[in-house]
Amino acid sequence: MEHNVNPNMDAFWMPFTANREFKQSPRMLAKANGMHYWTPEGREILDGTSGLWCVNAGHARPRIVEAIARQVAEMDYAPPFQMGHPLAFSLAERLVKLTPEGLNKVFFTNSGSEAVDTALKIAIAYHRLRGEGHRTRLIGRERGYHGVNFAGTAVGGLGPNRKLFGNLVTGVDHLRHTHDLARNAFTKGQPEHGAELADDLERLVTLHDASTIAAVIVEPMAGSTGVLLPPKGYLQRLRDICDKHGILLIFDEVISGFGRLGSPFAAQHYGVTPDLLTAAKGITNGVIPMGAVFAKQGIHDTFMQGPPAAIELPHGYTYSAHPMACAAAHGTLDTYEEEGLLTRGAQLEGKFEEAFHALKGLPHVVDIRNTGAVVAVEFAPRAGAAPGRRAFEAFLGCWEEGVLVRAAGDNIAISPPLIINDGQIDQIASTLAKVIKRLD
Ligand code: PXG
Repeated sequence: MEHNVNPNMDAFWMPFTANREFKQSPRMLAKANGMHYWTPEGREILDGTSGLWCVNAGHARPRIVEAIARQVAEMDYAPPFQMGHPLAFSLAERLVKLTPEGLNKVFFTNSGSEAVDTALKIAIAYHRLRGEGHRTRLIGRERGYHGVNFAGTAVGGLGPNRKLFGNLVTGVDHLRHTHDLARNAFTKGQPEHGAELADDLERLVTLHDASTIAAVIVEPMAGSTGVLLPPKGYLQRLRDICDKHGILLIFDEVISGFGRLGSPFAAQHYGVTPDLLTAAKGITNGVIPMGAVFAKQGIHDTFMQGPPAAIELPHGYTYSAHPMACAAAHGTLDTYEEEGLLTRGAQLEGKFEEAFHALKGLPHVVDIRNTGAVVAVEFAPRAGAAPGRRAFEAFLGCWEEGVLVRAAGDNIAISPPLIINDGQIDQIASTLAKVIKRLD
């Protein structure tokens, strides 16, 4: 099929996009390789966002391209219910070697949103199977992002993503978020202040009673909202309170998984192990959609007690463990292993810190935060303008200058592929600095 480089844009209703503004002045991508995209006109764009937090090994990596090409010719699709294919089992085996100790079962989905809704259903069903069917309440956190399906939207904590959709799932509540500019601005790594914010869970236990609460879900590092790192001691405190009250702790690692923080998962980086862990994005380097829920043995085994012929978990997707996704994931893990990418973020951290904290003092900049291979630069909102406008203009300015960054509320988030070199880190930082100086 011939591709028209100037298609009619009318029919496509674009996701999370200002459709009318975009169609007036489109930003189009047509090609990708390594650290770069190219526009249809051939303009080179440095990828400062790993696509959308997913292309952790960079673009067009040969191992992944070859694995997919081989698989599509060998077996394009296989039904996942009451049937199996070897790649799914070998992938599961490989993945649970990377996950935190004890999370040794994996359920496959096709996206982060599906992984989140799956994990929440597993949590509720787990309690019911143990005779605690009254534990149905789900606790999220303000400013959290857990995808866009019904339960994920309900536990999510970004107001604009929720307000159009009514009550969605009932019996949901939220912890306070951990962002505290007054005490923690310009922190390198984890903020000093805020462990006590985990005690907010005790408040919700007092309000609702522990016997009604199934699970707490948080991003160990909140990504979409603009890179909020957990205050020192916060995650451990959340873990302790969950244990005290029999509440499951779910880490949503859709962004923080697969090397972003310098460890395979944030759980290892912070030394706190959840009961369930959701992942997606970097699992296949973003090349073929895939998500996953990792579960502790004990949670899995709770489902394995009925008659052996019964389906233990009536849940799954037509494309769970899709052969193409499994092939892509194998090629991705090969690449991560051969190039040491799952720990490279730790080596990159110092360079990121030096390059981006140098932006302190530029106009409108109220905070800079970093860990591993991720940075956020926060702007004061412009008086009288819609929130996030300044950050969006910074994003547009960087795009014009050939660097892709992400606007997240009043923040610019930077999360490039883990193959980035020092010169490219400097290019992102100096481009952003130049653009910030032009902002009003
Ligand atoms: N959980 C987390 C923590 C995420 O970051 C999802 C779930 C949903 O994944 P899917 O694959 O269903 O999109 C995400 C997705 C951004 C941005 O700009 C982040 C995401 C998606 C779109 C934009 O930061 N994360």
